[in-house]
Amino acid sequence: MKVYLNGKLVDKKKACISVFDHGFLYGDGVFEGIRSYDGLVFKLKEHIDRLYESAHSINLDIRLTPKQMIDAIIKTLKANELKDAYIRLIVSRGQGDLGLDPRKCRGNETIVIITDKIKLYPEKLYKEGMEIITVPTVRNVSSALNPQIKSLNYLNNILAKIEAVNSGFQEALMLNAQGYVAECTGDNVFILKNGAMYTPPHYMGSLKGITRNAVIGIAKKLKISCQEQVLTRHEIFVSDECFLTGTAAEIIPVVKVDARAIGNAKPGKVTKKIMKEFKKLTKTAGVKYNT
Ligand code: PXG
Repeated sequence: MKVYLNGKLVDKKKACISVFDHGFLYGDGVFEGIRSYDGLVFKLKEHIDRLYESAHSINLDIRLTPKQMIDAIIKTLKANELKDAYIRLIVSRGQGDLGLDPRKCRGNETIVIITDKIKLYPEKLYKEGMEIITVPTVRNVSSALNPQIKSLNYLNNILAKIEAVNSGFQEALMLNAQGYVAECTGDNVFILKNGAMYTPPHYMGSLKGITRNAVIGIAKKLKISCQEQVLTRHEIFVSDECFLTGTAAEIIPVVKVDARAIGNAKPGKVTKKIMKEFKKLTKTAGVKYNT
């Protein structure tokens, strides 16, 4: 496997960074998780825009232009001869000293692109649906660390994931500090009630997910009403259908939340329709490359 590291494609074993890198020392940096489907990088422009917005928000200058970044991603995919891939794009503050001050790292930012085979959740979960729980760790407060920043500091989500896994679940529902539904550890959440779709507004503490946005577009196309609405756990419990969206998980049905059955505890009809449309979208909405 070849890894892109600061302009060079190096062998996986030689893809090393300094222990003084502030990404390692402090989680100071940003990232994106992207996917390609049959030689098409899904919603690449949207991911690149979000990466540069995350970087701008933390005052991190990326020395590559967005166009150069796209070229670097495609070069890495081609070098690894991957048509269906998970792409991890990381920009850390770079090498500094042991102090917090990011000025010591100026101009040193570390740019890494890892492309690998995708590891899907087991097919069974997509067919039968997933069971999730709400965990005690609340989603970061926007005024402290805004969830729109896809920062290298993912401890908030990791703590929630640990709580889910310790209880035997793969994904966790996270509430915000006010007790309203925010999102899951690596996915956005949607419900259906009486034929209409709802997802929490991003200011409730969720990432503006690119899959979420794609699903909102699909709902529009299918003429299904889809609104951003403040949700409580109660609304989730009494929903007819529920599903999660994310680059890694794509669209995954949820059939039980905190031991409450959602609908008839089977993946819903509308959810299945959205999953089908999403699959179609992955064949068209992206940047093409030839391996
Ligand atoms: N919320 C959070 C907190 C995320 O990290 C999503 C929602 C979904 O957004 P997209 O744009 O992907 O539709 C994410 C992103 C993983 C993994 O390995 C998943 C994400 C990020 C990092 C790792 O499962 N999902």
